[in-house]
Amino acid sequence: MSYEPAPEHKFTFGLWTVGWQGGDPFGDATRPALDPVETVQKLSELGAHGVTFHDDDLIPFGSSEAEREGIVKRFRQALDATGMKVPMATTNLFKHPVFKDGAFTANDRDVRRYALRKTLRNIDLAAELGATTYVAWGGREGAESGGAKDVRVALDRLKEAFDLLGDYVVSQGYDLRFAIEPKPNEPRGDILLPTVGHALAFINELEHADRVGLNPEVGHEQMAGLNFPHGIAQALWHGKLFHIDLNGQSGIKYDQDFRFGAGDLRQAFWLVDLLESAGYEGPRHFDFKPPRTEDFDGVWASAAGCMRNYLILKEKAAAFRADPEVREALRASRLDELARPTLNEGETAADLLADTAAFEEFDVDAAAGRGMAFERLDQLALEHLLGVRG
Ligand code: XLS
Ligand code: MN
Ligand code: MN
Repeated sequence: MSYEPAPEHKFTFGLWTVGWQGGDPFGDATRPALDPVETVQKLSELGAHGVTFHDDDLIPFGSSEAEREGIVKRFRQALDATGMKVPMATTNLFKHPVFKDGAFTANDRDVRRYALRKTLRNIDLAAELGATTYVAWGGREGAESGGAKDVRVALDRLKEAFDLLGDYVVSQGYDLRFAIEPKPNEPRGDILLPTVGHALAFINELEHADRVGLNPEVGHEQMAGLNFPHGIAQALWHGKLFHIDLNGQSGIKYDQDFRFGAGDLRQAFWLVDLLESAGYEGPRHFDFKPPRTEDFDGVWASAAGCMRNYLILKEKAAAFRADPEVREALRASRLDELARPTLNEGETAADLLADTAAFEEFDVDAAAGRGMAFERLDQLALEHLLGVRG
């Protein structure tokens, strides 16, 4: 297999990913800025399906109306010329100092109103460019100290914001859904909606809950020590995996944003296995940062590596699922039994209580003694991943 990325694989990249200049809290930028038009062309050559952006990635903060129009026109021409799509867009509500205490949950009411206006403006552009997903990462919605934020009240404000944005999208007739991106911390000490689970529960309280789902990021859940494929499985189970940010992370550290496949490779394998077997149809969006050690050759090598690693893992996962020994091992581990409902059809609690085989005659010790055969199964997976099988 060639592992050659093509538009049908739906690989997308944020303008801010390959465009990251390498500035961090300890050092200045190591690379010059990238022209979004060049990014579109280069990613298209590499086999990507599309690009995504924060408003300010495309249109520098503070641009005049005329500058804005010129930039959008040029960008659109590059999209048309390459066939690249914009499936998602989002708002930068974290860079400008005005957002130092958050955007939709800033204690300052005028900052909240400004944040909503900035978002509505970019939603119009997103819809105009054909995006169907609008990501909301609440990067600065949080606090460093306990008294600074009344979290319950802040959640009221966050709900207010999503309800308003939902009303707007419906009233405009846009085919656009929102995808909340959880993150536990960084840049705030603690961020609201820190994990997939918190965000799922929050969505239930929204007026337009059907229009709001998730954009989980590999590294963000792993920064909280969580199992990313498990979080994704639950998001899928709720019908809420609207989008996904793929990258790499090595454990509970700062947000490393490595290329996809770097970091926790085993979780990457199970993630691809899950996305492919669950029939996830959305974009495979890479939100990574080519390390600041790299020049532009390294940047494009890193972007190409994201896509190639996904395709390699896809092939490995398919080979794992097709391997007769794996199928046998899955049966030995009784995954087929897990798929059977615990109750018989129509069985009630009274029926279960009357079933002496389920309790009175159940041989607890024999059941406790049964091995689950998970180690053999996992070894098979590891060997597929290491390329010594299939
Ligand atoms: C930062 C986030 C950000 C979102 C989009 O950690 O990953 O890049 O994906 O605002
Ligand atoms: Mn990240
Ligand atoms: Mn992200």
